[in-house]
Order: sequence, then structure tokens, then C-alpha cells
Amino acid sequence: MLKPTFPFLASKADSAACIWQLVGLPYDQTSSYRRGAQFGPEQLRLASDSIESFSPYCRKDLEDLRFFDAGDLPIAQHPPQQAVQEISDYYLEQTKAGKRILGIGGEHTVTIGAVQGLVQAGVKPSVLHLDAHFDLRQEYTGGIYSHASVIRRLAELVGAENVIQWGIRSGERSEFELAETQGSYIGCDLDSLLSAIDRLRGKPIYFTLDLDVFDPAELPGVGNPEPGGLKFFDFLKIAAQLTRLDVVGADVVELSPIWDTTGRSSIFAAEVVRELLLAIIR
Ligand SMILES: [Mn+2]
Repeated sequence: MLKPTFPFLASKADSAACIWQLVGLPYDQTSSYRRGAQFGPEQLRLASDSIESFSPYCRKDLEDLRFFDAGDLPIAQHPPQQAVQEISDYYLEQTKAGKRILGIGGEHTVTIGAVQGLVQAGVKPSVLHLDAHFDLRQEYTGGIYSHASVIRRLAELVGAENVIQWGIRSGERSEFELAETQGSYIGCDLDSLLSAIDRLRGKPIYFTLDLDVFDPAELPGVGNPEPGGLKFFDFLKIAAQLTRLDVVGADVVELSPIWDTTGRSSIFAAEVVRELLLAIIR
């Protein structure tokens, strides 16, 4: 594990007492259009220094939560299968020890390792997936471990009936057809997501948030921006609803800070992580 130079805002040093940990997953070897997601964890941590630990929205403070920043898994240079395996091994070990992880990407491929580790540890979560893209390809650019085939792999791990996809507004015809056949896609309407979350109460949930689900007018620093999309204030409504769920793992992926010279995407992502931590940590 590579220790972070700048730990995420308000994370505690007393790691043994924390159930939740932040883990950086700096990986972008399968990025298909614009590389740069491997710099996401570092820039998100740096940006966290510029925001408050107190949320004016839910009126809770990160200072009151127990979590720590475990640093980065050293996977940046690995081929995809090896990166997925090392992430999976780490999640397996931590889950067996009763720990829960919020992963910071890195491209979306990292989520395969995260959920694989949970499943191998005996936790079979339902997956809640927010993204501009389906990521349902069988394989992409020559491999089955790709950020364009993540959800296809997750459906194999937990069952397609346990996957919910929201916010998608780009994909091949075959991906739309598969999503409709397996019933995973619930559209882009906020109310449909809020009621779907309500139906997930009582189950273990893995929440995976591809930042390109947001409108690139608000968050341009992603590898594959897609016009339209989620607004920050609507995300706050989603976060408020997530407080009702038993989230056993989560990730925030695809921040690619080099594509936003203003730096606002990293700050945006840091606030998303703050609101997420405040929603899911008990
Ligand atoms: Mn995406």
C-alpha cells in the first residue's frame, strides 16, 4: 500500500478503530478515449484540502465520523487482469476483517476487483450503478477486464437481477437491448432512482458512481464526457436517500483531472465523496 501524501479531509490516523477506509485505485490502463484517471486519487485528496468537513446540506461533519485514508494500491502499471486480482485480494482480506471500503478511482475497471473480493468473502451485494454508460460490453479493446465491460462482469458475479443501472445516456444498441432484457436499466429520471433505492432497503448494497453520470458542464474532468446528466443538487437528494441503505462498499471512479485545467472537477469530486461518506458511514 502506498501511503497518501495528503490524506483525505478529516480522515483519522487511528485505523484499527475504523470500519470504513478510503482506498485510492489509481488505474487507467484500459481507458479508451482519454487517459488520466490514474491521477484521480491524488488530485481528489489535494482538492479535499479546499473544502469544509462540514456539509451545509445534511448538516453533518466528517470530523464526527470514523474513517481513515489507507492510501493507494500500487496497481497503476499492471495489466488489467493483474490489477483486478490485486484489488480483489485486498478487498477479500479487508472484508474478512470486518472492514468496508470506499474506493477512489481510477477508471471503472477497478470495480470488478472490488466486487469480486466482496463476493469471495461471502458478501453478495446488490449493485447500484450510476453512469452515463452501460459498461455492458462482453469485452473491449481485446480484453474482458475493461472499463467498458465492468457491469457485464458484475452481473456475472452477483446476478443480473441484482444490478440496477441509472443515468445512462450512451451505449451500443446491443447494450440497451441487454439492459432491457435483464431489467437492470431504470432510466434517467430522478424519481425512478429514488424509489428504486427505497426498494433496496435491508439488502447489502455496493454503490458504484462513475463521475461521468454528472453533466460535464459541471464536471468536465472525466475520460468520456457525455452531454446532459446529473446535477450536483440532485445528487444530494440521492445521497440523502442512501442513508436508508446498508452500503457494504462503494466507489467514485473516472475522475480524470488533467482534462479540467480549472481544477473544479477535483473539488466537485471531493464534495461528492464527502457527501457519500456522510451518507453511508454509521
Ligand atoms: Mn461512464
